[in-house]
Amino acid sequence: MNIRIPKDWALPESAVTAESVYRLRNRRDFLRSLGLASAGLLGAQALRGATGGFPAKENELYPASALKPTPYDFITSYNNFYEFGTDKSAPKDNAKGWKTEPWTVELAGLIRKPGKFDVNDLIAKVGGIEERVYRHRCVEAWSMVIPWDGFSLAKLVTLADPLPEAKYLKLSSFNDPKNVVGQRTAVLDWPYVEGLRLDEAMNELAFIATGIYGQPIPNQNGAPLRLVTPWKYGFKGIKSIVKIEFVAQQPRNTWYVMAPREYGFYANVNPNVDHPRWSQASERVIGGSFFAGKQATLMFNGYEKQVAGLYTGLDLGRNY
Ligand SMILES: Nc1nc2c(c(=O)[nH]1)N[C@H]1C(S)=C(S)[C@@H](COP(=O)(O)O)O[C@H]1N2
Ligand SMILES: [Mo]
Repeated sequence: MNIRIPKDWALPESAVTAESVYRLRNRRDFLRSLGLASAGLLGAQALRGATGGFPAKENELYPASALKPTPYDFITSYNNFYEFGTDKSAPKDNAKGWKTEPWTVELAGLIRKPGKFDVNDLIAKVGGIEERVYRHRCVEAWSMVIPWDGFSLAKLVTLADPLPEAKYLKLSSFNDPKNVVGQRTAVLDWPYVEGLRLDEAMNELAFIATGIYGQPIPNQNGAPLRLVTPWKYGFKGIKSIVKIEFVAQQPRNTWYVMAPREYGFYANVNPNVDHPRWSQASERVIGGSFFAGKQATLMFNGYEKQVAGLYTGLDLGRNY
């Protein structure tokens, strides 16, 4: 995860602003606004739209009125998804046409209700989806605001019914080198793995996203379902999950394995703890005006009220 200064101002400007897209609740108008009027273009996404519970109801605790969402084009064309290449612009092209329907998620390990679930059945089992607008802060010191659709991770944990010995979640992405170009290189250990403490997973903020801007989540953003933990650096937000295992020991997450001195298990956003190679005190706002420059990074990415209690007594400098 080397830091370059990407020319994000050179990205194609969206024909529509975040604001105007956000207000378009009608599916056909929305698609037309994105130039996706032909349902065929959407493929699996369109299919999932029929079953994935859209449109979702806004969660009033995390409304669009509180944070200005980044335009759709930036969220879906400036991505970290190393399975599909290491350039920010690569996943959008390389993940096009990759099959994410049907999709099965396995719940396993120290739980009373293990099983394999079709993603659409899972969405129905947890009671459908809602919409939340969250900050997104990458460890590389850039940020966005993303209107996610999905469900709280706590609902999935409740469904799994963990045994008392379960202390952590170990989440895994797919392994599909035949169809996924980046997995034919050893740029990371595949499959991508992440972890959370069980109490972090039960926190109200922890979210499983299945959509963005009221539409099924595009492949490059982690279709058909990915983790969102907005108080943590973006790399915790594992994409295209196939397995969630409940375990007793802290899992070794992919970026920790790659560079243990640079990327830890906790990865809580913290302006006071610098990355060994750069400051974390401020962040570049993607899709903002070129002249707007940087903004200050907030403790726990602005979610201190919801999560600070999880870390009392923990040395956040050592547990980075
Ligand atoms: N499977 C997988 N998940 C992943 C990554 C990845 O390379 N592979 N990159 C992570 C990083 S570093 C970030 S910042 C976010 C980016 O999510 P976005 O592209 O939807 O903004 O996804 C995270 N999840
Ligand atoms: Mo990231």
